[in-house]
Amino acid sequence: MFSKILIANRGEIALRIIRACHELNVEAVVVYSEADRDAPYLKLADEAVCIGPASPAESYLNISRIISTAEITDVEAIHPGYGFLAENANFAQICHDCGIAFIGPSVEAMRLLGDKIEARKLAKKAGVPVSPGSEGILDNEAEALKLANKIGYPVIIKAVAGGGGRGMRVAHNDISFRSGFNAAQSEAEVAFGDSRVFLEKYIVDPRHVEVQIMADKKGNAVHFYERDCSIQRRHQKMIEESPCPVLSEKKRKELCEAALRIIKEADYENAATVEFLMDKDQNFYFCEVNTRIQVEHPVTEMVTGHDLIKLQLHIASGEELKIKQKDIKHTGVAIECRINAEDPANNFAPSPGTITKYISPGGPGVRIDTHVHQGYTVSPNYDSMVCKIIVHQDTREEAIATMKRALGEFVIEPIKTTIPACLDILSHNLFVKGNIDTSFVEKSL
Ligand code: MV4
Repeated sequence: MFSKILIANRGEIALRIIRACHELNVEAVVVYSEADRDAPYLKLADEAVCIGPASPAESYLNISRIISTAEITDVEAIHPGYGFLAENANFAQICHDCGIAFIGPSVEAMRLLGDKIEARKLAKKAGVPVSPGSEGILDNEAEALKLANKIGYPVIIKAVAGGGGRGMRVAHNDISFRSGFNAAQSEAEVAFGDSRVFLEKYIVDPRHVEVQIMADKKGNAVHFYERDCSIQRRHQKMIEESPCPVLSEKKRKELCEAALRIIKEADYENAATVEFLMDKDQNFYFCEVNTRIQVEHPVTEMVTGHDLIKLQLHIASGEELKIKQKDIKHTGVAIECRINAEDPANNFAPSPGTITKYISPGGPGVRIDTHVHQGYTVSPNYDSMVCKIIVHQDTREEAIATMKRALGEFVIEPIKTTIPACLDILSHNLFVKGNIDTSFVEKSL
């Protein structure tokens, strides 16, 4: 195991990683921006180093300052958390070039899976279904239009460098295809500096189901079952749960084994999430691989009892996976609600500011992952997530009741939060029945 690592992130995930380090007797160095200088989680770290102003480009995305800090504090590894540099293969490359372990997959795997066409090819090679689409990139509008007609509308135009919903356009006919094709290309150029796009048949109102994987450097890989993340708004997840409430045991096995085949084909190591879209008939299609630990990882930790961050550290330090697939059991139901500093009554407008009153829920079956407390100021510079509530119970019905109870106890004043929106969803009869898909929030909230 490492003796000292650096955490290149902030907020709740920085604190989550500090906690894992301390349980493993690993020293944790955390970097912070001027905007985060008073955050109390910094006191829990063994060292905290200011790396620049509030703006992410000057601090949490500033590779040279992060590497300098790693060199000065003499750490053996860097954990990137999620967001910021977590899926930046160039950053991982620089870490390696400086003799610092990157707690994540290899640079090659990050580059491969970061290219959505290569990832599609890999899935096909692994015998995993993908939505019908283009073999390679489409740079010619006339050719692309021909293919769209061959596939049949609706089709979705996706950026090769995309992911998480950026640089995508849906087209229902030739007219919307022409405008969507050019819009997707220019959007992708602006967002990723890469205008390449490809085509897929559009799956209407799918569920978003993802499989958690962990793989070591020696070729061992296991899955930790699935999460249903269909409750999202504009590609931002709001509620995640495990298991997916409609999946049969047979389908679950198929899905998890398909995810493992992709990971093995990619010669992958460390944590991965394999995303699928599932249609009304429970046909699933590979979507993309997220090469980081995800926000919603606690859902999986609750139902499996495994600490995924500690596993990431064990694997990155070269240890072999000790757990076998047959030892990974799924128990009960876990649900996570993300609490954002946003106003659901005002189109989810950001609601930063100082929290003057903060009373956290607790009690049986409730886990709170947050860096926030009374007196904390939510900065407008970063993601608006202030807290994750995760509940774990024997049944989905009980988990929903516990979540409603916990959300009801939560006091966060005077800023606006998404607590009322989460409560509305949890009370909605379609949600209660598990009859949800990615269009739920847009249509029903
Ligand atoms: C799709 C799709 C329908 N058909 N691909 C959005 C995020 C990125 N991972 C891919 N996404 C989608 N790809 C095909 N062929 C619908 C979406 C999509 C979506 C997926 C997951 C969660 C929420 C979503 C919301 C809108 C669209």
